[in-house]
Amino acid sequence: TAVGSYAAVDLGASSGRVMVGRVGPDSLELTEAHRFPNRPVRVPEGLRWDVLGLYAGVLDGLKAAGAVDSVGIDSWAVDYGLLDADGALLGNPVHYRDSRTDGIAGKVWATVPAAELYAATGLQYAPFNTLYQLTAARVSAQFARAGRLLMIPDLLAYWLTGEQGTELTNASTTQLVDPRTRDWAYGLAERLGIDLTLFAPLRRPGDPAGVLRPEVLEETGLSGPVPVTAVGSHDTASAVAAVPADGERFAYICTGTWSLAGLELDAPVLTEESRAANFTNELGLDGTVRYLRNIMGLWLLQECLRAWGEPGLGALLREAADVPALRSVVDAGDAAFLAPGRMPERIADACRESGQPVPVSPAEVTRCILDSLALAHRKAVEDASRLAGQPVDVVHVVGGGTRNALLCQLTADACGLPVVAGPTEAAALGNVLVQARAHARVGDLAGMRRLLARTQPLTRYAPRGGTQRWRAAQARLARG
Ligand code: LFR
Repeated sequence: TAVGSYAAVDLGASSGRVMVGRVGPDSLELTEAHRFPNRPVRVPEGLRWDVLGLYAGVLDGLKAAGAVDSVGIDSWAVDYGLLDADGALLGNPVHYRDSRTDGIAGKVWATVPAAELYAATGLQYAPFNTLYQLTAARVSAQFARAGRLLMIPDLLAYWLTGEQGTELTNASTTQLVDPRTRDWAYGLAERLGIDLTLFAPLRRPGDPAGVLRPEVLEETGLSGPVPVTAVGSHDTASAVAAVPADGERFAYICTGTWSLAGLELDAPVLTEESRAANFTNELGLDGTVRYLRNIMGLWLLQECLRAWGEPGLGALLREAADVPALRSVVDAGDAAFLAPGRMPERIADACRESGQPVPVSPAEVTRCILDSLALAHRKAVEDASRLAGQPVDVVHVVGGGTRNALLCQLTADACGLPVVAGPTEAAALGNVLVQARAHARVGDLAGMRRLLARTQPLTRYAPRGGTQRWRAAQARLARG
């Protein structure tokens, strides 16, 4: 038939889903087969992912999806599972918000200074980069028994197929990959005493990644062979692939638990200035570089909602729209907001410490968060454009945050640029399209994007003026 059908497993920080994409010459439809919660669990050792629960959700999802031409998996980055010599998982993967990496970076920098690390890997400093996690893990009894490390999507693919690999876009978040060669940073790993044979061989988006094992077919009721295809297994790589841009002068913001804001480039920017601005050079599809900054994103709001006992979001956003703009802002790029807990208080503290009015009601706190995110979006787009020397005419917002009209409008206002919002399920769509391309249903990256622009509902937000006020708020933050 002219239409291919692909299952996209897309795991986010708070939920997982299995989506089915149907791709024809001029059509692209996505439906949800199954959605399941992803609930981090705190045990005495720390914060862990329930990866068996996630795998069970994937199996349920594949069963619900029914017959497909291929399966692809993407998830959040940096985290991994360790396997012993028999290939059995050694314990629950550690959550990247776990505190085990507190104070670890200094140890790494004593061997390889931060500037050299950036020049070699192009990765922004984040305490959770796999390199720091590994440095923290190395002293553990578990690590001593480990013979293999698989990133989360690769671990699930291994359980589905029995085959091991390390997908490149996600490998680029380990801080052990050289973004120029798109291969391991061998010299760096050696200096840091990290044995790269822990990792399975690299594979690229579009590469075959095995077929579903007979037991998996039986459990899901599917009939084989069902191939698994490597996609941009880092969810942000899949999401950027699904930005429906038609020119080159665009910035993107992948919104969800995080806001990942930046540009798509042909080559990494490894300058000292770029490091100081905390921009990362992660790898994207077809040799592209995702030059972006991590911004705390809707995590700030999610954590507040949790603290407030999960009030309805709709009413809260309507009230927040009526709160005066830009009364107080916090630095939404600050890693101080990384850990869970007490979020309304932490935001209030940040406002107080920078001499701004302290937001009190949930609507005020919500407004403060959205203004702060829009401001951080503005700064990231502006800085990326300057540091990469690439002008920007339009900002594409994709991911869960596209449902938040206030955030999209404020982002347009802050950037002083038109915002095109959508698709919401960008990561799943990017996942589907890379599979479709591997099976010759769609052309190159530009062709994928044209198909998205033609088929997906997009909402446009024009900037309402007043960029001066955003610039002033930025200056206030810089002084604070
Ligand atoms: C978004 C994301 C970001 C990454 C963070 C942690 O879901 O993948 O790109 O920095 O999660 O893995």
